[in-house]
Amino acid sequence: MLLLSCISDTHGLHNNMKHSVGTGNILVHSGDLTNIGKIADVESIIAFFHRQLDNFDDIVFIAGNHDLSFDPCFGETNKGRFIRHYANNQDIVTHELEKPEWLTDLLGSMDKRIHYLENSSKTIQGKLFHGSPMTPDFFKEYWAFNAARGQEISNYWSIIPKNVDVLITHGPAKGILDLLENGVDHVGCEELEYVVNYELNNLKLHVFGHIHNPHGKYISDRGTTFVNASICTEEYAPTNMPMQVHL
Ligand SMILES: [Mn+2]
Repeated sequence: MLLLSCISDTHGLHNNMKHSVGTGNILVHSGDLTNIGKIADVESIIAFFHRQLDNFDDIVFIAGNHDLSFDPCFGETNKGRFIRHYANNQDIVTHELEKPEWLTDLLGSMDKRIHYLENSSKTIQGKLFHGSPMTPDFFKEYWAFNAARGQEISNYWSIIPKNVDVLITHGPAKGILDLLENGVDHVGCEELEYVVNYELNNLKLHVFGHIHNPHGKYISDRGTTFVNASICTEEYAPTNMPMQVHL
C-alpha cells in the first residue's frame, strides 16, 4: 500500500504552511505553486520539493493558472498550444512555443525522483499518473493554461490514459468539491466530470485544487477518492491540512 500526501495552491507560501506535509511514499502538488510564476518563487518551491525527498520517495507536481512562466502560450494567442496528431492513433500534445530557458534548465536539473507532468503521464511506484494544468477559461488574458469549456478543453482530457490510476489536474470536475464560497456556483469542468466518472475505469484518486474553499475529500460510489488539496484558504492563508490518501 502506498501513502500519498496531497497539497495544492500553496501560492508561494510552502515554507509557511501551518501543517506539515508529513512523510509517505509520494508527495503530490496539483498546481498554483506560485502567485505569478516569478523565478525566485519557482526556485523556492523546487528547493522545497528537494528538501521533501528526505520524507518521500517521489514527488509529482503540475502547474496551475497562477504559474504563468510555465505556460509558453501565456500572453500569446492560444493558437499552437494544442496540436492533435492522429498518426498511430495517438494524440500528442506539442507546443510551438517554448518555456523560458531558466525554467527549462531548472526542470531539467531536478532530482530524478521529482516528476513534473504537463498533459503527460508517467508510471511511478507501479501506478500510472497523468497530470494536466488546464482549467476552463477564467479571465484567460491574465491567467495561464486556460482552455474554453467544451471541445477545446475536452482535447486535453481525451489524452488521459483510460487505465490511469491517479489523475492530477489543477481544477476540479463539475460538482465535486468545486463549490464557490457563495454556496451557489459549482465552477468545475463539466467535460472533466464525464471523463472521471464514466471513462476512467481504473481511477483510484483524482487530486486537484484551484477552487480553494471546498478543500476536502469525497469518495464516489465507484470507489474513486477525490481530493481538493488546496492549502491556501479563500483569503490565501496557508492553513488547510495536507490530504493523506492510501492507494
Ligand atoms: Mn489557487
